[in-house]
Amino acid sequence: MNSLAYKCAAFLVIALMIRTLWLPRFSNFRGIPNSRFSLDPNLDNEKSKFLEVPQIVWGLNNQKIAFARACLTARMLNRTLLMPSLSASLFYKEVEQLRSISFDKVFQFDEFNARCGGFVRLGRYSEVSNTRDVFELQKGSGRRWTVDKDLQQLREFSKSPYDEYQMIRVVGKNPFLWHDHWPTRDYAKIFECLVLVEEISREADKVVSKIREIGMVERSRVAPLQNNVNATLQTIPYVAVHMRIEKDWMIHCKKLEHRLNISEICSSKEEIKQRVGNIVGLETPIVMYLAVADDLLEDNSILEGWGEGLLPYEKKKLGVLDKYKKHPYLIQSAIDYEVCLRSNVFVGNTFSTFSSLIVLERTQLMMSEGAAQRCGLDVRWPSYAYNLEGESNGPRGWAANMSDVSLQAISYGSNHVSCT
Ligand SMILES: Nc1nc2c(ncn2[C@@H]2O[C@H](COP(=O)(O)OP(=O)(O)OP(=O)(O)O)[C@@H](O)[C@H]2O)c(=O)[nH]1
Ligand SMILES: [Mg+2]
Repeated sequence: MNSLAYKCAAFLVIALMIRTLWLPRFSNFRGIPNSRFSLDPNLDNEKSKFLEVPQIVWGLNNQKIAFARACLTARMLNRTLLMPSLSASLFYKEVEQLRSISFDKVFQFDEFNARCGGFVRLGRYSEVSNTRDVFELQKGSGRRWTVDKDLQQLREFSKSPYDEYQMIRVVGKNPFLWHDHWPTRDYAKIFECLVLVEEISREADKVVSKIREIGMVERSRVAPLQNNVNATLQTIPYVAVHMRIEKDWMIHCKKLEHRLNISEICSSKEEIKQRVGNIVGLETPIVMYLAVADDLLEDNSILEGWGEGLLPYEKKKLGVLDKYKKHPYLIQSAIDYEVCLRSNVFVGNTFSTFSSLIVLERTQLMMSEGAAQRCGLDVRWPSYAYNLEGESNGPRGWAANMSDVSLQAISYGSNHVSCT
């Protein structure tokens, strides 16, 4: 009897040991069934591994950067990124109030994979075959969660035993806003795969046409145009100025100047007007599209005091405010971004991700055309920074440094930009 009891106890101990060793594999799994997952017999995704990330937040361009980091994280873990949700609104302090919007309502899903295939891939939830094979990866936050710790964690999770799970679900507070482990070129590759859905790019087409039509009328007053109207409209140039002067930014930038001991972050509207007016060689009359926050549309002083021949318009004066107002903040920002991107001359602030990503994309466009020179009015897509002084008291010529080892300068802003 004694020996039987002994054997039973030993068996129990062994069983407990096996269970303990086996448990970590499932310890982080909440086991909540997710209705988004479904088993699709047509998809042979048994071998596919996925990464799920939380809703992406903040302004459009910070969201693009965070999205690119999520893609690069998935790449590092040899996984497909499950198409994430973006945020349509700006209430970034109250995350529960953030209205989510699916990635494919803003950017073309298939086009993303067609362009980025072989580098990173976006997947749909319907591709996940085993919804229970999940490991939750808790990302740290705060000052003690350093870049090194973050990188170390990613390296660890790209290996056994974590590489065996079908899905890794990243949890944590805005895990992709902060840590940066990749060179600018990797980010640039991903931005190249982000193509707006047609509905949004058509809205931008309309705004751009309106700007060029006004420019054409103004030009014809000075020198009558003889050619076919449609053929010439595309050739009417315009300047876009991203005036970052809204109240919340002006308060924040003063603090930033103090903290970083830099005096070239905040530019007043007067400084912007003066520097833009000093761009050497700008042919006038020319329409200047002012990309400004909505609360500035009531401030008529932004439309006054520009140099001779510089004709300022914002969305209200252009008569396109209704087109914008139909959409949530994220889409409005995407339209504005597109209008600035396509401008003949762009002027922005180096301490803005909105401006910086426009300059990065314009630099890529020039590189794809093999242009050796990237600044000055002779190049195809010139950009300037009004917060930095350039030649003849004008804004400084600005092109993205594609050999940067990180996206630091673009995501946090820098006063060390040039035309390299
Ligand atoms: N902060 C703020 N900016 C606004 C608002 N409306 C328009 N903007 C403009 O939109 C720009 C931000 O564009 P987003 O596309 O949201 O980019 P972001 O990711 O927030 O990038 P930042 O330019 O670094 O703020 C700002 O630089 C503002 O000039 C607003 O209500 N608040
Ligand atoms: Mg912002």
